[in-house]
Amino acid sequence: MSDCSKCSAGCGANTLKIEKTLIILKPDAVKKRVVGDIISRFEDEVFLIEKMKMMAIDKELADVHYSEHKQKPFFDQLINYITSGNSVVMVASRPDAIKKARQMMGPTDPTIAKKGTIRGDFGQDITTNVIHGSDSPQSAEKEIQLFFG
Ligand code: FUP
Repeated sequence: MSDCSKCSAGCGANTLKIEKTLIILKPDAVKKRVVGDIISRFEDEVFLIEKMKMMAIDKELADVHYSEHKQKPFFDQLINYITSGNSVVMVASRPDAIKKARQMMGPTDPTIAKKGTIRGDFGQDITTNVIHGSDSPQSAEKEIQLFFG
């Protein structure tokens, strides 16, 4: 008997283990008025929005969140962009949440992302790319702690 037969949610992940991921709808998502559309996409894929807040990410928080990119040539541009307006930050959960969210987001660079993915539909360029989603269970735990304590 597959795990799916024990659950009526219909996400197809075939595991009952719920995973959490941190999602950031970045300032361009807010400015383009696509926050509602993106949240609906997650709910349609059986994500539960567990926590959500709108906030202006400040430089100090952005520096910590993107610390792995500190030495990269795009770092300053990335920090300027993520601090340029309000973002919507949320914890969303479902089985296999991290992998599923990143599939829905599409690749980092919206210019190569397929239509139907969030970045493919709403992103502009590799910096202005609408959305962040945790890339591993370890990052998810760290990022949820950073943004929600
Ligand atoms: P992702 O996990 O898809 O968000 O991508 P990365 O962790 O590799 O990059 C984090 C952020 O850095 C991206 F969302 C956008 C930015 N970035 C650039 O601005 N230029 C690049 O060449 C690569 C990433």
